[in-house]
Amino acid sequence: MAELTALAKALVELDEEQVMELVKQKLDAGEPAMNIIKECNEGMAGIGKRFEDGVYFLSELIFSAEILQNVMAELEPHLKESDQKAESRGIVVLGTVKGDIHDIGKNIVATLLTGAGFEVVDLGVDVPTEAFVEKVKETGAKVLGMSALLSFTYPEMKTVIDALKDAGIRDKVTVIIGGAPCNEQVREFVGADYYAIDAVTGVNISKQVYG
Ligand code: B12
Repeated sequence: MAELTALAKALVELDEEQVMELVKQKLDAGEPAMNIIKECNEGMAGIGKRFEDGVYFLSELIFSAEILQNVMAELEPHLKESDQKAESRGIVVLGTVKGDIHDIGKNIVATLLTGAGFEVVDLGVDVPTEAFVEKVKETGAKVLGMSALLSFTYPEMKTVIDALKDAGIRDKVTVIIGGAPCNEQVREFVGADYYAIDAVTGVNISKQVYG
């Protein structure tokens, strides 16, 4: 793994003051908000690793989420500014799957989609299958984005996709999945159309779908 940047390192160390200071410095220097998010993602992956290794516990995970949420509050206006010209491009239904309450990544996706001119219907976290299917039906959305950060919730995404098939609307909606531990194999297993490695990829796929 490449050497961590000062910002990612400060995040791994849970040094909130230093994190916020570095974020402000970077914004002042004109660094794009998405680059800052990328660095933070590396830090969050480092925190996840420490958690896996038993060095950090749940309290540290919670604290890291708080720090990242503060960073996001700082970055949000800059994310929205980046692509303001677009008018409404279409509807995207978004949510974190049942059993999973991670929402920081999903919220970034929602912010970027909104900034790019999409109407986002954010169902929140721990979203039951029926809620996804109903919302897609009701809104006629051509894109459904599901976020999952826990391996044991992968089958939930498959259940949603099977339910879309049962409802006869699978071919009307492009399904994108995302979340740190997802990958192409998970996409194949759940039967989604795309796996998005990051929020920007998700926005680009949505743009493609809506033309
Ligand atoms: C912060 C955090 C938490 C916070 C979440 C707070 C919140 N409001 O979200 C809290 C403390 C609540 C938490 C709880 C738990 N967590 Co946690 N958590 C994390 C941590 C450290 C960071 C996640 C994060 O926010 N990353 C930053 C965001 C920006 O990244 P992201 O979500 O990946 O999103 C980006 C992309 O993936 C993409 N994206 C994401 N979703 C989508 C969707 C679409 C449609 C698209 C297009 C793109 C997209 O866009 C984003 C920006 O580019 C991760 C470690 C890691 N490696 O991710 C562990 C991690 C996800 N957690 C883990 C675990 C085990 C848990 C708990 C079970 C712990 C416990 N024992 O209770 C609970 C489960 C709670 C539940 N039922 O959901 C494991 C999961 C292991 C696995 N593979 O299953 C991880 C990987 C840590 C680890 N290495 O062990 N956690």
